[in-house]
Order: sequence, then C-alpha cells, then structure tokens
Amino acid sequence: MEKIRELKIKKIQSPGGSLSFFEKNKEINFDIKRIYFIYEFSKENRRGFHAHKELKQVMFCPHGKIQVEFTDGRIKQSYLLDDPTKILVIEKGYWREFVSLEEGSILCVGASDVYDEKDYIRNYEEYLKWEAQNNESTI
Ligand code: T46
Repeated sequence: MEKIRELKIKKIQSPGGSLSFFEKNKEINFDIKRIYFIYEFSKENRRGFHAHKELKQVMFCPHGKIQVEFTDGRIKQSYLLDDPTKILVIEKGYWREFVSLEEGSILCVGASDVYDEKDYIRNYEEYLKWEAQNNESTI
C-alpha cells in the first residue's frame, strides 16, 4: 500500500531526555487541523472499523504498543507502532482497525481536517462499494 507510509523520524537525545518531530513538506504533505489521542484502552480494546473519504492522517504512538491494520478490501497491511520515532502517514480511503497491545498505550493522530462524521464510512459493505466506485485502491 503505497499510500500508507511508515517513516522513522529523528530522535534528538540529550541528558534531559529525547525529542522527536515531523514537519509539513518533509515527512507529511498536509496541514494538521486537528490532533486527537486515544488512551486508557479497555481490555476489549479493538477500535476503528471505519474509513475516511477525504481525511489524511499521521499516526504515532509516543508510549506503549499499538497495532494498526488497514485494508482497501483486497490487500491487508498491518503496522506495529512500538517506538515513538515511528510514524504512519495515511492517505484517504483505507478501512482501519487498531488495538493496544500494552497497558498505558497512547495513539496520537494529526488529521488534515476538523471532525466531520460525514467523512466516515462505518459499515464495511458500504466501504467496499465506495472503494470500488472511487477507485482509491493502490493496486
Ligand atoms: C481514526 C482512529 C485512529 C469527536 O467528537 N471528535 C473527534 O475529533 C474524534 C476523533 C472523535 N469524536 C467522537 C466520535 C465518536 O462519538 O468520539 C467518539 C469516538 O470516535 P470513534 O469511534 O471514531 O473512535 P475510534 O478510536 O474508532 O477512531 C478514531 C478516529 O475517529 C478516526 O479518525 O482514524 O481514531
């Protein structure tokens, strides 16, 4: 899936701690208009089960371990966010599900737009039809 990129970002270490960053026109190709984060995952913690029609995102896990799975209905791709210096840059149109594999994990998301429920497809059958019509597949 070319439209999902896993990148390793810089880590600047000093006696006071470590610092990592990413920037527009370098690692990401969009403005971030919203940041949200998911934490205090429950034991039955599988989340997601939706796709975004337009939203682009950058995801990272500053603490813990999160597995994120994407599909376009044909190819499935799984990513393990287990290091604060790993980021996922995600183009629009992919169905995703994710799970925390470690207590205390945090998933942070930088999104290209403000919250709009109309941008979500939350039914998988509906997603497959949308994907076929919009030809968002990378295949
Ligand atoms: C995504 C994954 C990784 C808001 O009111 N504003 C917001 O900005 C967000 C993100 C959510 N909400 C509301 C909508 C629902 O009533 O919070 C509730 C939980 O959202 P949702 O069920 O979509 O949560 P996740 O964890 O399944 O998905 C979220 C994001 O919605 C989604 O964009 O890609 O994290």
